[in-house]
Amino acid sequence: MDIFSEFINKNQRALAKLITLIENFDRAGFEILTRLERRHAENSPAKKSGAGKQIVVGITGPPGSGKSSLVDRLARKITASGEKSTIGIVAFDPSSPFTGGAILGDRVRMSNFTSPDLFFRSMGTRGSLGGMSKAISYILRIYELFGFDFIIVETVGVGQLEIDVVKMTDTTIIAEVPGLGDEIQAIKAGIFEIGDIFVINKTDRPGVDKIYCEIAYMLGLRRDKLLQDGINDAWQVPIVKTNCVSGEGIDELLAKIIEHRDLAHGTGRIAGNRKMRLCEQYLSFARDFIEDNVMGELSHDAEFKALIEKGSINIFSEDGGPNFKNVMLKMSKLLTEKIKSL
Ligand SMILES: Nc1nc2c(ncn2[C@@H]2O[C@H](COP(=O)(O)OP(=O)(O)OP(=O)(O)O)[C@@H](O)[C@H]2O)c(=O)[nH]1
Ligand SMILES: [Mg+2]
Repeated sequence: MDIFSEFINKNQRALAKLITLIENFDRAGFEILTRLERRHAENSPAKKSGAGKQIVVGITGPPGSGKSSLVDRLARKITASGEKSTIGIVAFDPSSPFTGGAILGDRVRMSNFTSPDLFFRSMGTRGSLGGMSKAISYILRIYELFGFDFIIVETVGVGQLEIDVVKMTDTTIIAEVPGLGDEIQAIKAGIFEIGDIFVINKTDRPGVDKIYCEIAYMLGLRRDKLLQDGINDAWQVPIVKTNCVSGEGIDELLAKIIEHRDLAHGTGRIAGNRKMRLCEQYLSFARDFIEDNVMGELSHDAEFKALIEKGSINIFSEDGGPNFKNVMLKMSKLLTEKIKSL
């Protein structure tokens, strides 16, 4: 299969194959991605940083809060609407490896529902955190290039990875549930500040009013703090109550996502996010290049070793001590040589 041409023809099998190549950090995948980027840049110069009204939505929250159920419900609504919108989903399975193995409920549920307008991908989180967030940033980019209208990523609460992923999205939904204890889980996870939409799911359970008041109170404090800093956010963060069993509240949730999308496109935030994501990928590539080509070689370098033996590098001082400059110059020499040989 010619993945490049099939991908352009919106063949989902080509999309799946490209993702697998990228997940495995296979060179062939990056070559295809580069060609796709080039084509994208040539074909849509005015929209280089993001097409139409695309949106990347992140959904996060404590384990079992109903994130997958919400995504499932949203996906049905989106594809059933008259607008013929398409949707690309990526979800993390907490423990299953990339290749599958014991796939959890997530995939089973989503696969009950297939449609040419919907693509679902599940990823394991066994890889290194850095590797995972890199892979996810590429997958989101591939989804953008494929042209999905809605791109949704479901994360699991694993600290840094969750924060990294949430940073990559345009709209962050935080799903809470009643009765988990006194503290709002997003505060515990350190992500309360970045929620654009709060969801209280499982409203068929007791304790809804209590958690609603807690979130509303915290959002009030958050807004006051922004105002003190002179920021008057045009977006009023909503709290949407949902029940995934009956489907209540899903219409309102989708309406809020669309409202946020329209506002974020209007303010240029989405275009800015796209640029930021591309910039991050570039920097990450550059970091890897330096790591592999300079840091790796440095430890075998006689001149470097001699500099170290001279001592006097002081990691506690701002300028690194008298010899630090020489070490950096040595590194920059190595880097220049590597760049010349590219
Ligand atoms: N009673 C009730 N159960 C729900 C609701 N939404 C989801 N559930 C159930 O809650 C359980 C967990 O739902 P998931 O959608 O898998 O939750 P999740 O947040 O994706 O879970 P992880 O990905 O494992 O963190 C499932 O058994 C769902 O059927 C709801 O509104 N009410
Ligand atoms: Mg899930």
